[in-house]
Amino acid sequence: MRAAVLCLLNLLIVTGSDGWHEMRIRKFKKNFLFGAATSAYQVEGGWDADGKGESIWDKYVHENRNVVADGRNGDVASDSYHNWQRDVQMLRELGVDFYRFSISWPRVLPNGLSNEVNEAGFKYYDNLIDELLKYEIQPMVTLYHFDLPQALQDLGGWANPLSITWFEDYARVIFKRYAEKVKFWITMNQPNTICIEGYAGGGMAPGLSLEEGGAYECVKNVLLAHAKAYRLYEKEFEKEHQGNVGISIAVNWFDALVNTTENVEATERAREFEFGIYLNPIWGKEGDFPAIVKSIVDKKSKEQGFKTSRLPKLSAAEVKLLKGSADFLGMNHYTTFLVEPGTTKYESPSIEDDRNTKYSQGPEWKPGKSSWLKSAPYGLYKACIYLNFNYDYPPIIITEHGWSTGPGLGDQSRVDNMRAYLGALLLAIEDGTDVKGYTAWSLMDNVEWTAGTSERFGLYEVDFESESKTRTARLSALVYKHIIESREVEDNWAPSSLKIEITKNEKKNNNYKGEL
Ligand code: GBH
Repeated sequence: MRAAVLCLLNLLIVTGSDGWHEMRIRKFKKNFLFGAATSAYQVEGGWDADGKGESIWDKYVHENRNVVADGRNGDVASDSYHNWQRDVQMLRELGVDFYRFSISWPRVLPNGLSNEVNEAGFKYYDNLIDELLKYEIQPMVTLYHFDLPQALQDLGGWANPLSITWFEDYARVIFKRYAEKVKFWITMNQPNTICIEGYAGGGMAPGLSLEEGGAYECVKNVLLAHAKAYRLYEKEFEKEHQGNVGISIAVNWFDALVNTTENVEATERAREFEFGIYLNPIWGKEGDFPAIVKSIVDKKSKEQGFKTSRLPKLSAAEVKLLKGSADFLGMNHYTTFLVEPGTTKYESPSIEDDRNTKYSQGPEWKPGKSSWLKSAPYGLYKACIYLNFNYDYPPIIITEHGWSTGPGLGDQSRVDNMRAYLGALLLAIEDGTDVKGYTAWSLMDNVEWTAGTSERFGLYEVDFESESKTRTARLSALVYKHIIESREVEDNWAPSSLKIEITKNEKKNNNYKGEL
């Protein structure tokens, strides 16, 4: 009860109700971790360099020449394959504690399977990781960020239950090589994007529409692959290396458009289909897919004439494997949606038909450059409280939050957005949310999937026209650096120039031993 009253007070602050003046200064604790993120396909380039295999994104953009908005795909991207020293220099300028990046599976295992290892590809990650450690920046490694080896897609990709073993074998190769040096692991980035946007008509690679079951089969396999990798680390690496293994899930916030019974019910469906389906098997009391998701898809499948549900079952052993299979929840949070019943896609069977929700966003919320991105910081606060109450205060690392603009260094809108969301995060922490760290998406401009470089998420601007893909700090980089130093979100602070330098006596959590 007390907790609930405190929450209400902070909700008042976060929604900015007029006349409420809070004098208290909130600070991030000294051991709170700040970082920045990228992903392999989005920054590396070198798409076929030194024996790298083809990924599903390589094939997708090469075969569908118009699929990338401005035509700039990941072939060269920000060329981090050659610019890794400059990338680490930027991280030092910012003064972050960690760098979240992903390993390109086909760069190190060109055909996806563990029989053929590409040493030349590994060399890139060896260099990057050693350079980070040299400056006491912790590597946070994502094993899978959307770029499946095409050779495995040819065998059905994540819709094939064998993918669980392919991933476990891949994870073993990576853990063996880097467990000594890497203490933060993320198995999967956003199963929702992998399976729903990738396998159910969402326009992400491999660009499939397997509404009759393939997309749900993907959800099951991706979750089980994650759990197998977690258990592998737990069994063979944890004792010696003391690292943390988590999974990143898109937990945007979903609120009822107006408070009618129909809308509230639709909102519950939105939450369970959008993130409960991934959270509940790992953090739910009983585990398994959420009851609402099971009953809706089971019932609809029957009506649609299927003999078995389009949502595959998890066996008792699988439920057990998944339950508790994460040391932290990687929360990717960008925006909020307002929910009412209905669908824009009247096909049946389809996942949209199962979910039966229509989304909009507040007309007064500031728009980012991406069509789906509006600023609603109260949503981060509410999402945190929802996670606490429904999943019993899970340890959280915000593994992505960010804002898109056009090109240009004076990104005041990114600064405003970051300050507002970090302010909301401080309130969520005050109200009991166990947040260990925050990751800005993104360290630099990169290939925003099918949006190409038409939407920029970087703290650093990348000049994609230049040969060397020159990086330049934006205003937001300086503001983020100041927040990390001061541990405080100050609305009125401004740098005297856009010059950013490595702060002398870089002092990090440098005796970091892997404890969360
Ligand atoms: C994250 O996901 C990703 O992990 C990261 O790679 C990405 O760069 C970042 O966010 C910013 O988008 O245009 O309406 O069809 C976000 C997943 C996938 C959400 C593409 C928006 C397109 C929606 N994004 N999706 S729409």
